[in-house]
Amino acid sequence: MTRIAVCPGSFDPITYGHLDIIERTSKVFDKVYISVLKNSSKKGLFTPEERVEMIEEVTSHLDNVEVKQFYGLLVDFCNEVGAKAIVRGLRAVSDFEYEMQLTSMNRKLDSDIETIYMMTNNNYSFISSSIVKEVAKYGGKIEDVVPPHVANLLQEKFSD
Ligand code: COD
Repeated sequence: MTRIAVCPGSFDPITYGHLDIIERTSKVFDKVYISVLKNSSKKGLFTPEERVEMIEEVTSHLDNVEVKQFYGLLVDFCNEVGAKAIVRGLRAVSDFEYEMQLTSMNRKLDSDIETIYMMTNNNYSFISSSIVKEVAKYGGKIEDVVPPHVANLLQEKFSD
């Protein structure tokens, strides 16, 4: 049986925190889909297409990882690609409440799909896409928190 997982998110933009969870997931599952949310309610700095491109670039060393956009419900995407597991990262207690709501709702929608949590790597526990954007906006150093390709794209966005 091929074990397939989905790592869903906004990834606006992808950080070393996200990448760490994706790399660890790719060691545990045969195939990993990174699903990039395209729902219109969450307008981001980068378009869904730009996010997919940058994730593909920074995960190109992972043979069993594929990046896809998704629109609608996460459980529908999981069923489309045959995934029985959703993998999420946990940074701190503050993540817990939202994650519990997400998992409970997804379980109500489809009880066959399990959500698995991976504890953040201590080196990356403080990183979030929002903080990275704020630091980049004001010209702060972001090389330690996002891959070089993403750092360049952030600098380009804020130099406009
Ligand atoms: N260390 C470890 N993990 C991290 C770090 C870090 N520094 N930073 C982020 N992560 C993890 C997050 O915990 C998450 O697991 C993943 O990386 C992605 O993070 P984000 O912030 O990009 O993703 P979110 O939280 O915006 O994703 C939300 C979803 C897209 C999953 C959600 O909105 C969704 O499923 N939407 C579709 C509609 C739906 O199905 N709704 C019903 C269920 S409520």
